[in-house]
Parts: sequence; structure tokens; C-alpha cells
Amino acid sequence: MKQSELDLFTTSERHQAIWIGKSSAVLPLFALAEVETLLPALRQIIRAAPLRHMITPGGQQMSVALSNCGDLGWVSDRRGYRYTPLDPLSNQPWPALPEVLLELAARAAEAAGFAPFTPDACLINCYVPGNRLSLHQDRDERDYSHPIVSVSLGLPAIFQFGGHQRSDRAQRVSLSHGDVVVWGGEDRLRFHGVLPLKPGEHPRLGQRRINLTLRKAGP
Ligand code: MD6
Ligand code: FE
Repeated sequence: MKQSELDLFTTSERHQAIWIGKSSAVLPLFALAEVETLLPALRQIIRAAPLRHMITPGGQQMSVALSNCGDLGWVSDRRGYRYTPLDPLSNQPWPALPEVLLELAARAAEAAGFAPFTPDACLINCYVPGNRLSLHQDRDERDYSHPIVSVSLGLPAIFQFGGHQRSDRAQRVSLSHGDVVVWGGEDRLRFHGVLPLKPGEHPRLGQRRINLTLRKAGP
């Protein structure tokens, strides 16, 4: 659905989506009502598949700590970036994607006008103050026709949303606890990143920001 068609709906029906691209919307506080269900589920996932600092193919350690849940998890090492069914730390399957997240992702994608979305991978990124994520494209998934749903928790961050060239000027989007971003379609391969996290203390998550990105990575 295009922005013009979504304008036919009332603001409450479209959850006051803020369009940051033709097929990209921020849904402010969309996840807030689910946070108290989400946090215990996340804690359990991280106990089974601890947050870790992966090595990029270039040999640098990522400042952001990450883990995954779902049938597939995103990993990086000297050999490259890819999705794997097993956690390389434990050689066990990644923890299951909790129902609350599946349901939230499906509702968010629908609110942004996408076709029914059934993610099979959730990347969990954990930032502490000073951590940043440099401009990148998400291109390790098999089929770019599926959107990505991103849930922000904890300390606020400034998200950079660029264009199709790394050198394109990036808009800055502020993302707070409970905000959800949905993007896909023609925006799916836009460069994006996160500016260094500012110090702070979040009442629920402390000195951290957690970002969950839900995707359909496999067939
Ligand atoms: C973050 N997010 O917000 C990093 N990628 O911490 C991403 O890299 C991202 O939010 C693809 C789609 C949505 C995202
Ligand atoms: Fe990304």
C-alpha cells in the first residue's frame, strides 16, 4: 500500500505512521504495550544464546554485541556475513522466536501496508554508550521483497537513513524506547546506520539500547 492510500485511513487506524521513505515508516511507541512481555522473553533468549562481539570479514571486532532468535541467525566472521540455523557458540539451534515478537512484527508490517509478514530471523543488537553502527545495507537475506521490522528498546538513538549510494546524504531519525520502524519495497536496500549512542540511563534497560530486527531471511 502506498502512502496516498494509507491517507484514506484515520490516524488511529494507521497508528500515526511517520513516513521516512516511500515504503518506510516509523510507528512511534508501537511496541510499548508489549515491552513487559518482551523483556522476560529476551532475557531467556540471551541466557541461551549470549550477546557476543562478532568479528567482521575485515578482522575488526564489532562494538555492538549481538545474538539472534528464530530459525536463522545472522552471523559474521572472517569468512563473511551469513545466516545460520545454529549458534556457532553452542552449535545448537538459535532460541525460538517468541510469539509476542512474531505477532508484533506481523501487526507492524500490516500497519505500514505490507503483505502478511512471517519472519524467520530476529537479530538482537545491544548498544552501550559510544557504540555505533556504520552505514550498511542489509543484503544477506534471500528475497528482498519482504520488509524488515525493527523494534527499539532502551536508550534513544539517532538512526541514519541514507540512499542507495553510500555517499547519499542520510536523514536522521530519532528512535526511542518502543518505537518500531518498518521498511521494504523500494527502500529495502537503502544504506543506514546508527550514530554513537549518547550516555544515559533508561528506567527499564539501564545504560543500553537494544534493537531487534525481524526479517524473512530464508526460503
Ligand atoms: C539499529 N538497525 O537500529 C540497527 N537494518 O540498531 C538496522 O541495521 C536495521 O533497524 C535494517 C532494517 C532496520 C534496521
Ligand atoms: Fe541494518
